[in-house]
Amino acid sequence: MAMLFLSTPARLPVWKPMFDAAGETLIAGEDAVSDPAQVTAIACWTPPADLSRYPNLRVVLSVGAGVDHLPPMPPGVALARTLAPGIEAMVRDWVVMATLMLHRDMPQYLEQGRARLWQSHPVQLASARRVGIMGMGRIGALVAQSLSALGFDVAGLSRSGQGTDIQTFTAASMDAFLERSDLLVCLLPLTAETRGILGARTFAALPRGARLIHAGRGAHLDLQALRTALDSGQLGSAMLDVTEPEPLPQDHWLWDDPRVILTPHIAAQTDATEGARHALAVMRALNRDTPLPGLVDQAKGY
Ligand code: NDP
Ligand code: OXD
Repeated sequence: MAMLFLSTPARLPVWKPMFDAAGETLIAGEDAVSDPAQVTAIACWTPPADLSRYPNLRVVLSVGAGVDHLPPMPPGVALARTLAPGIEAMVRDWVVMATLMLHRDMPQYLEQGRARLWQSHPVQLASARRVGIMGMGRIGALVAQSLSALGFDVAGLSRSGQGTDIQTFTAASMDAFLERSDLLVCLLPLTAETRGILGARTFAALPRGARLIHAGRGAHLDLQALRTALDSGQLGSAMLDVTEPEPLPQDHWLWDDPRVILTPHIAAQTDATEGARHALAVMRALNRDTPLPGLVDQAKGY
């Protein structure tokens, strides 16, 4: 049994000694595979083009939290994602930062700063700002706790409506959720159901002047609908960590729009030690035939 490592080379000097110490085999790169039958697991962001080369493959592990970039698995091959407290904490930090920036009108003050304009605007209490979090999974639930602790009035949206103490809506009550979201945060996985969910219909259901924070996936967001909503005043501002495509083309309007703050998909980066720890937990589960940590429901897509 061996794991084939196809992640960022800089992580290898951390993974390899951890695998050696645990008595597990880690093969660095496809060129180093002498016996494909030995490979039972592959850790990657981009998988090999031909998975059929590995007849004993049992799991493909995404080295990130998302799995939408991975193709459908062949029959009998499980899909897992990395569960790491650092990923969750990093995205939480980014969303808290973005929430505070949009809540406190930073896009406007940054633009005023460039124009050397000293001018104040009314400040709203956090408790008067209703935050709606789309996706109340591992990350969304953590974000909800932190924003609640800062005094924001937080609600969530999930598929099941279950699993946290925060008031959580479902697709059936999506309009009620949107109507109460002065600040909308998207932390959804990208699936067939959620692709394009941040579009004209969603924006129209928000309170006028609502703010958008997006750290899910670029393909959730219809950028033309965002522009129209910003131009009409239906949306006041946005902070985005993900776009479609990535990287954003040099001549894209988003770069120059003062109502939008952009970061280049850096809300989280998987810490090498945490990633290796999770990969080892996956190998242990394979060895013992116990449930895989981070197992993805391939039918649901997350
Ligand atoms: P989880 O799988 O733990 O949670 C997903 C949540 O989304 C669940 O609450 C689920 O509902 C909900 N959901 C799924 N489909 C729908 C739907 N159709 N309608 C409403 N709710 C839905 O994921 P994580 O919290 O770990 O991560 C979420 C996403 O964040 C990742 O998939 C990735 O795209 C993104 N991400 C971005 C990063 C970045 O750097 N920008 C870093 C890490 C992650 P239910 O609870 O009912 O199952
Ligand atoms: C992830 C990401 O999915 O970095 O982990 O977006």
